[in-house]
Amino acid sequence: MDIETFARKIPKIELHLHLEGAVRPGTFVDLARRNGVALPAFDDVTELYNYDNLPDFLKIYDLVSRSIVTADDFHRITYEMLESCAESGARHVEFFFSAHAHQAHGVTYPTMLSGILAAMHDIEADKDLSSRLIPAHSRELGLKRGLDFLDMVLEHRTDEIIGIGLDYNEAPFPPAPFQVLFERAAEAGLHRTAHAGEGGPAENVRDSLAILGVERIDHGYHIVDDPELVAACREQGTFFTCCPSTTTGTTIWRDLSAPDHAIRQMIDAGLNVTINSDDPPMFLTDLANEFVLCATRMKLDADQLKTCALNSIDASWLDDGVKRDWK
Ligand code: ES4
Ligand code: ZN
Repeated sequence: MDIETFARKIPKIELHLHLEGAVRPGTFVDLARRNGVALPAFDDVTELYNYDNLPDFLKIYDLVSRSIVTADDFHRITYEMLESCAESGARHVEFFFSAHAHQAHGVTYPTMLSGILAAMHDIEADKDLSSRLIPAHSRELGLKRGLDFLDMVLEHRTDEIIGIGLDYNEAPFPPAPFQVLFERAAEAGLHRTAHAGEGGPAENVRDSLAILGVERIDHGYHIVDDPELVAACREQGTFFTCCPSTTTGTTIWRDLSAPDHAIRQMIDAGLNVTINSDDPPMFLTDLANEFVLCATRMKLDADQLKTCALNSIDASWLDDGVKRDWK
C-alpha cells in the first residue's frame, strides 16, 4: 500500500476540532440565508476563507457561528461534521463548541445542546463512530464570564459532555488568569485542555500545564523555543493535539515541508503528538488529508503516522477499558 493510501485508511481519533469551524461551505451559505445573516459578496463562498492570521480567521468563524441558530441547525452541522470525520477514517471524535458565539445572538445553551447531542446519538446509530463534546471558553472573555460558563456547563451536564477547553486569540490572553476556572472544572470531575503555544509563547504551554493543570495541550508549537520544557514534556508524556493545515494560516510555520516546522521538530524530539483537523472546511481540508499532508509534505513514514494515531487513543478521554480494547 502506498503511503498516501495508508494515511487515508489508518483508523483515527479526532481530538481537536471546532464544531463551528467544521461547517461545510454549502451549509454555511444555506444557513446564513435562512437565518438572515448578510454575507460579503462572493462567487464561491470559499473566497471568504482567506486569512493571514488567527484574528482574521476568528472574524469569519464568528460569521459562521452567527448563521447557526435553531436546534435543527445545530443537528445538521454536527451530523455533517461527524459524517465527514467517519469518511476520514475516524472512530471517535472529541470536539469543541463555542457557546458564547451563539449566545451573543440570542441562542440559548439548551437549544444548542439539544441539536448537538441528538446528532451525536444519530451518528452513533448510523456509523461506527462515538463522540464526546467539549464546550470551550473564549479566553478573550476573561475569568468572570468563564465562571458563568462553567456554571452553565455543569447545570446542563450530560455523559457526553466530558471536559472544557480554552480557545480564541491566545497572544494577548495568557492562561494564568483562568486558574480558578480550571480548578473548579477539575473538582467537578471534568477533563481539561487549553490552546497554548499557537500564537503565544512556550511560557503559555508551561503555565497551562503547571497553573491550569490541563491534561493535554492544543497546538503547543512554540514549545520548540524552550528545550528544557520539551525535555520535561517528553519525560511526563504530555499529549499535544497538533493541526498541520491551520499552522499554515495562523502561525509562523507556514511551510509544512520545512525541516524546522514545529510539528516536525516536536515529533523528532519524541513528544506525544496527535494529528487533528481544527477547522477542516475553513482550511479546505479534512482529517484524512491532514494525515496525507504529514506523509507527503512533512515526510512522516508509516511507523510515525501509526504512532501519532496510537497516541490519540492514549490522549483521548475514552474510558480505560475502551482504550485497552482499541490498542
Ligand atoms: C480557535 Cl484559537 C482557535 N484556533 C482555531 N479555531 C478556533 N476556533 C475558536 N478558537
Ligand atoms: Zn483549535
